[in-house]
Amino acid sequence: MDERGSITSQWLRRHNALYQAATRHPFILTIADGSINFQCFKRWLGQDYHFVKAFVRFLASLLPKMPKEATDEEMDTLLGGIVALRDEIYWFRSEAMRWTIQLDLVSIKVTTQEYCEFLEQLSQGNFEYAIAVTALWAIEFVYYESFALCTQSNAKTPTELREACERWSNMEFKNYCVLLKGLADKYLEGSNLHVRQKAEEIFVQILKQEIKFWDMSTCDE
Ligand code: HMH
Repeated sequence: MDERGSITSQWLRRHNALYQAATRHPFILTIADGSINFQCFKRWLGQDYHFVKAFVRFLASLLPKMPKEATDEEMDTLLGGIVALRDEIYWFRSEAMRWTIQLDLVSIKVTTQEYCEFLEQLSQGNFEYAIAVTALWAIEFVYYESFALCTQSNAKTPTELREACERWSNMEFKNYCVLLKGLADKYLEGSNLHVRQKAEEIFVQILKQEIKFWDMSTCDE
């Protein structure tokens, strides 16, 4: 199946308004145009650290669901994702120090809590591998698309935030997202209609959660 006609590509077109809202959120646009209030960035940082810790568990929940027939490349992709998250967690901690944020004192906001609970649900055995891998792709892809706006040549991203933006917009991360999209499509194609519909619902919910997460991070202090 050519990439444009793939299931995930169809969904991106079908839910374009939500997808645009998730990947071109004012929070991101203010980073890209240099007008961001650093307080907002700090708020995002503290909440995203909590999110990423829940995300690790979710990613690990995919391993036992991976079908026996999965290719070596597929296993490498998931393991690579886990390794990347270890580095990401380290990065959050050192970045937090740089911004004098004490991560263990950051209280989790309702939006973060709800998103983490959603991930916990998705980690359960009743969500098929096809659904979980689609969710993983959607979660990573939103960040890639968003932060890629901040590293475009015409972006006015403040120097202090360049490294953060690079994390989710570099070539390697982009390739990881492409691989995940391929996996999602492969397993969705092999799924029955019921599973596909459930996966599409989850995809939409993720876009909504991502929008809420940016909303929460935006502040007017
Ligand atoms: C809220 N979505 C959120 N945080 C992240 N770190 C990612 C996606 C991607 O890693």
